[in-house]
Amino acid sequence: MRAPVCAALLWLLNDAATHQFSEQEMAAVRQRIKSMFYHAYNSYLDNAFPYDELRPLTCDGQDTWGSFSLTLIDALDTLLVLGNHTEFHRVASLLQDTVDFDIDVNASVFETNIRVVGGLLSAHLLAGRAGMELEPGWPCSGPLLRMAEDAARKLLPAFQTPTGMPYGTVNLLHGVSPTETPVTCTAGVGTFILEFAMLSRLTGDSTFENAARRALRALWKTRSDIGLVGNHIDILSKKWVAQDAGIGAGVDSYFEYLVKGAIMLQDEELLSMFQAYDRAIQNYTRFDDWYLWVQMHKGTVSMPVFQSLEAFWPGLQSLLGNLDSAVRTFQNYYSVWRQFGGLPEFYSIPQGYTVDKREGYPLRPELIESAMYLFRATGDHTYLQLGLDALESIERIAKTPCGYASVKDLRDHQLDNRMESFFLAETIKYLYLLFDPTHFLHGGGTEGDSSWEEGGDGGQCVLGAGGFIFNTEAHPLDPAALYCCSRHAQDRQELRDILLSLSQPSSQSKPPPKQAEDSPPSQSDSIALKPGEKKTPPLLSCPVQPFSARLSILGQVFTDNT
Ligand code: DMJ
Repeated sequence: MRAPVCAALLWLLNDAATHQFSEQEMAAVRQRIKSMFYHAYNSYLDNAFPYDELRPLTCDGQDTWGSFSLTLIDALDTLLVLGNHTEFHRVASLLQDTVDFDIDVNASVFETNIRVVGGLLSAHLLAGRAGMELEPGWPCSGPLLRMAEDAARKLLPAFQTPTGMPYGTVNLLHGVSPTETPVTCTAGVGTFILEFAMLSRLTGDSTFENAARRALRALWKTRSDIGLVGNHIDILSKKWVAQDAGIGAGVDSYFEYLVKGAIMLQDEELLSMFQAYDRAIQNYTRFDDWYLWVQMHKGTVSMPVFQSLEAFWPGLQSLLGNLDSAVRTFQNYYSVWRQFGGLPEFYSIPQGYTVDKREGYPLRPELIESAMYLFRATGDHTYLQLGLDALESIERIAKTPCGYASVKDLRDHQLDNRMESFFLAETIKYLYLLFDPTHFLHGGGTEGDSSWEEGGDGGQCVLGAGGFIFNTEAHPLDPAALYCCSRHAQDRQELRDILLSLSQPSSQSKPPPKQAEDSPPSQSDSIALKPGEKKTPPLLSCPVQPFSARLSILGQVFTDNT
């Protein structure tokens, strides 16, 4: 293979001459990133809102993943990241007034979760820092939390399957269509634990976390004898329909959520699942620090391609402490970026060129995301150079009078009439955070705006002091919030037990039956607040943030030899 050798040489040459960015230069780049954001954001508001997305060539809007002003929900926490509290407040209220999830729309369970539920949850958790007026008991209650819960509840019917693995699409009003295909991609089964666990812990309704865990465990049981999973599975028969195993499209965020779920929830089960997969991935799919696609049962190469979605992997490796490997893989991917001024969707590794019909770059964030983690871990300014390259190439190739357009073909810079919401949610956010190493979202608590906040009843719950976990749509979640409302859940359970015992004659009162391992979770056991309901302040205050929540500081959590 030619490409890896070239990549290593280029990297060495480049490394010798790496430009060191001064604070002044970084501040100037941050301003350019802000201008990029507002060019796209204002154009969305002026020309596309309330549609889901801006069409940057025709300068109008379209619904894509639902009909819920997706770009605005997805961009909400980026406003705070850029320091625009006023607009954050305005949009948070606007969304409460205008978005309705009670609609007859078929929506992707995966996309709605990562973009809508994730975006609202993150904004809810950051609302205090944005200076919004908070309900008593926040973060265990609040309007954005209720919206997130509302959206997530619409997804639950998809999980009511004999295996617990969800359908890929659900109608937000009517549930799963009887004609819905039972074939779901792997990421579509295993990318819920961050949002659903956070939601459960904040609302006290365990239904969400149970559904996500049940799906994860079911998926785990379907791995092949050599420890790999394929790309698409029939969630009813548990048969693998597409048997290509790799780390890119259709699978990517499943692995991401095992790692981030393990970190956020301090969950060894998730970590050991990932470690077992990682052994198989390293064994069968890794060649010269590239990751290929192989047949999940035999381990034979089925597609020697790199996909742009795979570029999240070095960042994930850095979270696990596998820095050497992360850096080498990043070098390979960055060499592709330099060849084309962007990452083509597919890149043939043996040919060192794009793959037919997959030459586009829809302004994805993954390489920039990895650069952010690797800069944080190494301090190497090469990652800033990638950031600047990315900024300049997006400005040069994708900017239109009305926003930024997906690049249809990186060879001739033809554009598509689409600006995906992840451009504002992820690409720009990671770019900004790359150039702002003391931003509070990096955690650490020693530099920059590292102040923490009090939350929960009695103000005894410490938030924002121990680092954040980004969901796969770059929505930051504060692990400390998981511990704020546990007391509420206990209160609710006690209240429920009292009410139950009062409503039943003593001879009939017995504990509720334990849910069978494979039976669908109930949707009706929530006593969380509904919109408009008033909350009585509970008697007990929540515990302070445990030390373990601080483990996510700086992103480097586990070391090579753990
Ligand atoms: C985003 O919606 C998420 O990052 C997802 O995990 C993968 N695809 C896009 C960005 O490329």
